[in-house]
Order: sequence, then structure tokens, then C-alpha cells
Amino acid sequence: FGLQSEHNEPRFFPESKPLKSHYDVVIIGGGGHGMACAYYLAKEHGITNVAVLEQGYIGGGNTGRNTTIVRSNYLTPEGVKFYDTSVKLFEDLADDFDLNIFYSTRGHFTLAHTDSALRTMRWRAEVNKHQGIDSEVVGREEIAKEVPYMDLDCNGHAPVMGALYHAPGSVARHDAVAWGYARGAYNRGVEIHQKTRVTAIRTQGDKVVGVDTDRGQISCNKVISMVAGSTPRITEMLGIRTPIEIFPLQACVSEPVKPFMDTIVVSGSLHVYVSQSSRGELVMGASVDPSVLHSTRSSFDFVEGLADQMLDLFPFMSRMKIMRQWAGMSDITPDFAPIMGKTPIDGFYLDAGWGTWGFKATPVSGKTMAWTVANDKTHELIEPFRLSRFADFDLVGEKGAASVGH
Ligand code: PYC
Repeated sequence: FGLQSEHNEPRFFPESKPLKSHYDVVIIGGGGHGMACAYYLAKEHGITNVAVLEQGYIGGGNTGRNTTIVRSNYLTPEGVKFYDTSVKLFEDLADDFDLNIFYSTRGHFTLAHTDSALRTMRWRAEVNKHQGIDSEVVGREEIAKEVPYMDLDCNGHAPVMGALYHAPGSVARHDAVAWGYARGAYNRGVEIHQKTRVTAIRTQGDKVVGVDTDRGQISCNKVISMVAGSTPRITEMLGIRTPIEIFPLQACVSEPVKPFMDTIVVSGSLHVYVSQSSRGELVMGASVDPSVLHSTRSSFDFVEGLADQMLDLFPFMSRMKIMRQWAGMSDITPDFAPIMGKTPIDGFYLDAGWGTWGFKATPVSGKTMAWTVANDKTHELIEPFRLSRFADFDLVGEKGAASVGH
């Protein structure tokens, strides 16, 4: 930001200011989605009287707790188009921000260990190709060539039969994405208020008129909820019902080792995904925890189970140490697609239900939600993800595109 701290060092984040009494738009949630929405509201729609309210710190929720995979090899045409727009936005973000987001295109293998998994990979490959996305089913020889250190026989359990290969699959540095959007929004006049918890949303009739926070009241015309694992807490304030359930999603990193893994490897059957970060750490995760829980506690069960499955594929890792472990909170919908756009309350917009794929949607959700709020009309890319689809039974079944079983 070109600002100085009290010790005269350059600051990336602004000093916090008192809240104003009125904003045109309040965004609840200062993660990647909230920051991206603020950025596009200011940059593309000239809406700058905006406050982003974050109960913790910027990017400290799911944005800082995921495994940073970016891809568009989804199962439904709606999902593929949406995530492909995100991949294209990600590719230009570093230039847009003038900040290195460590975007690294690696290629993404989703392994199939059974006939039925292979059939789903073929299905996804065909839907992807139809939408112009670079995905194909590959056999064992091609996998062995690209990932020579992997045991394709899985130590005798469920050998790999083939994989869905998605060349654009990438990783990026998650905090750079959130901070890049935050800086871009701030430089255009948006206010970012960390440690500011929303306690109520005020309405008159069916229209939003303001929010209460633990730092005072604000009047506003529009409120956007972009809070992932806190979605039910916010929607309950307005009596809006969603079918979202919150499950913890855990992940961990190994100690740093020499670069050897330049692809992303996912096995839905073994419930693991892994890539190597620019620091040399293996970034690993598994499926969501088995029960509904609003908590970011991590467990020994998770690392024990993950290590067991990882060693089937990579036996040489048996002496590698786990360095850090954490959990995020996934807001999961019955069809595994997000909930985006307008709601029955005038001036209240929802961006939720990201389940296990919120990070990769950061740019496209920010852009399409900003458009929706600026025009008070749902953007065509997110129309299929409207809240009313559950009442209309017009679901967007994306479960087959999950990296791991749930
Ligand atoms: O959708 O690629 C993904 C993913 C990886 C980990 C969790 N979700």
C-alpha cells in the first residue's frame, strides 16, 4: 500500500479506521471471495463506497486453509464453464495485481483405480472437451512417464487403471491471491475492517437497510455474504434457509524436500491429493471429516489415515515428516454446486456452498458477484447456482468432480 507502520516500515495493510455510518455495499467476509468481489466492484463498476468486514484477519479462513489447486475439469457443463473462466482470470492475476501469486501450471492427474472411476473420468473428459477444456483419459504408460516415482500397482491394493489428465491444472499462493485483491480494492477506495464481527443484519420489510457489528452500526443498501464456513450463522440472521452443512476439511504439509513432483496427483479412491509447493513442501489433503462440525480443530486420525493412503502410492515417503496440519470448514450443498446470487431478501446476496472447491473459484466468484450486485441481476454464469434450485429441484450434480470421495 506504500504506507508506513509506526516503526516506519512499509505496510501492506492499512491502519484500521473507524467505521463510517453508511456504505453503499457491505461485504461480510474478508477471504479471497470477499476481497475479489470488492476489487471488481471498484475496478469494473466504479462502486467504491464499500466496506469489507472480517471477523478475523484477511485470508485467515478457508482461503488460508486449502491446498490451492486450480482446475476446470468438472462434470457438468455449468461447472466447467464457470471454473474455466476462473482459470483464465487466475492466469492474468499477477499482471493485474503487479504481484507474484506463484501461479504454476502443473498438469493434474485424477487417478482411476476401478472400472466405475474410469467411466466417470471418461464422462468428465467428454464434457470437458465439449466445452473446449484440455482434459483426456490417459493410460498407465502415460502416467508412469509423467509421475515415474509413483507405484501404479499401489502395493497390490487397487492398482491404477488410468487417469483423467487435465493439462491446465495449477497451484497458486493463496495469501498472495487474497492480499493482491485486498490491495487492489483498497487502492481504489474500498475500506477493509479486520476484527469486525457482524452480529445482525437489519431489514425493513423485505429489504436490507444495515448491519450491526461489534464495532457499531452501519446503514447500507446492499449486503453480500461471502463467509464459507460461517454461512449458516449469517443466513439465520435473515431467516433464510439453505441446505448447507458444514464439515471440517483437513490438510497438512511435509518438511521441504528437493523439487521432484511437478504434477498434481489426486486419487478419489484412496482419498488423497498432493502437489509440491514452491518451497518444496508436499501439500496434502484427504476427504472431509465424516460428521458435521463447526470447528477448525485438526486430528491425529486425519494424518494417520492420509499417511497410510499416501504410502500406497509413494512408498519412498515413509520417513518424511509432517510439518504443519490444519483444518478449514467446508460448506457443502446436496448437489456439490455453490449457492450464488440474489436471495428472497432485497439487497442481500449470497456466495456460499463452496464445499471443497472455493479457492479455485475466487476470481470468477468475485467477478460474477460484483456484476450481480452492481446490476441487481444474476450474472448468466451463476444463474444455475441460484438458491431457488433446491425448491425447483433443478440441481447441478457435481459430486463426481470432487477430488476425493465424501
Ligand atoms: O477440488 O481440486 C479440488 C480439491 C482439492 C482439494 C480439495 N478440493
